[in-house]
Amino acid sequence: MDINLTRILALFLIGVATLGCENAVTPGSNNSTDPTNNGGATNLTSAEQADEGSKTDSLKTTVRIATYNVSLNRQKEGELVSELKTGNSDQAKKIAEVIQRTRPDVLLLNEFDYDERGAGIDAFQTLYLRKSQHEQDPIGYSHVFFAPVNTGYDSGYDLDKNGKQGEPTDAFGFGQFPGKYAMVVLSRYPIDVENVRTFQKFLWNDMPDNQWPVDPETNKSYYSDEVKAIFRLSSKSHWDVPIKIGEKTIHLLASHPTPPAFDGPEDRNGARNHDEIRMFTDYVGGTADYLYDDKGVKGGLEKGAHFVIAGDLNADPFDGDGNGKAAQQLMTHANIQVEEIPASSGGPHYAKAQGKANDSQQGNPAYDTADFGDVRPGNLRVDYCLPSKTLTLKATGVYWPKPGEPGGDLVGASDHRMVWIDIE
Ligand SMILES: [Ca+2]
Ligand SMILES: [Ca+2]
Ligand SMILES: [Ca+2]
Ligand SMILES: [Ca+2]
Repeated sequence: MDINLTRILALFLIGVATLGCENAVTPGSNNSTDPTNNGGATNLTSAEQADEGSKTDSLKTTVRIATYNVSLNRQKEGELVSELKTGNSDQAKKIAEVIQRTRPDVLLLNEFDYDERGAGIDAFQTLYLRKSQHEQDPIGYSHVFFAPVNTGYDSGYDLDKNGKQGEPTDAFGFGQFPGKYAMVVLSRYPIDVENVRTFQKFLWNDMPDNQWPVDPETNKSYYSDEVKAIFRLSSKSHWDVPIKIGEKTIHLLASHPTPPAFDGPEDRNGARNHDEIRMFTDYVGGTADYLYDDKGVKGGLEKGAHFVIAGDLNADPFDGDGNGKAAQQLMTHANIQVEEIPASSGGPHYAKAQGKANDSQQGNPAYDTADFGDVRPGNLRVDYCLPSKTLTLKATGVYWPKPGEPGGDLVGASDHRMVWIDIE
């Protein structure tokens, strides 16, 4: 058995136990509105639960699923935990208020630094989410999943070819320490932990017809054969996290592909971004026989399974440093719903107010999910919650109010905005 995976599961169980314990001894929040006090496993009423037994294709309840790059990453290992434990992090308070105002049932957080014990996410829940921010109802998540990611794990090679080894740019994913820019899944519904699949170690070269970068000057592989033999595809990790909602299972497919920038004419990061997105489109498309997870189990998602592809995918369908092909893999996929696009009122407002690159973009600014530099690349649509066609989409949104609208002062807490969908 893979030692690392065993450790992940063990830590997850510790995490749940710790959260449960803290929940029990921390009555400070308004418990009457804290959904975790309903046992945490489900928020269906008993009538709805009975209805679940009728075996229709719908979920029989509306579930809000969201993705949010919260930018809770710090320069040094342990720094985020220390900051959160003060209970006084201004950024964390604002992030918590956005979550309390939007109230997702299942939430992927990108850029939340990893720590083995889950002390960071524990503190974030206890001291921020479960406390009212500006009169908003507290919210808590009884079910949490986190696991190691590739960021900051040194590859042992000079990946950026600048003559120095052991730099953040030489890690399997860019990062100053192991676990920087990690991910966490929070859920009010039970997570089927035993059937979580992680793809942290899958090697890029094992993907057939990959976009392996080629140096345009020499027409040879940008990376050496030695690097090719150890290069992991996922810059953070790719997770299939099954969430149990009544009798249904929805697979939350979480990832955070590398930005297509910070590279050279070989476009090594653009190529990797494309193939990181391709991993999940293959996974849900019946074309993933080549894939193996960290336990060595092969293949993709079972045909007809419900899924939501979630995360900061660092790819806009029209604009930015990518060539658009990475995102188009999602937009043209037979099993993914893309017709209704989450939008905001703030996106158009800020694109107009900030101008510059935004003025010459192709994409509708109402769909932007990130407030990036005005000169380059401008604001982009890079964060996604894309449901399978098996699910009924009821509503969607991007949390990006205009200045003066309720919660409009919170958006500076991250360069990204929360994207949410309601599904049945
Ligand atoms: Ca280097
Ligand atoms: Ca590039
Ligand atoms: Ca901007
Ligand atoms: Ca834009």
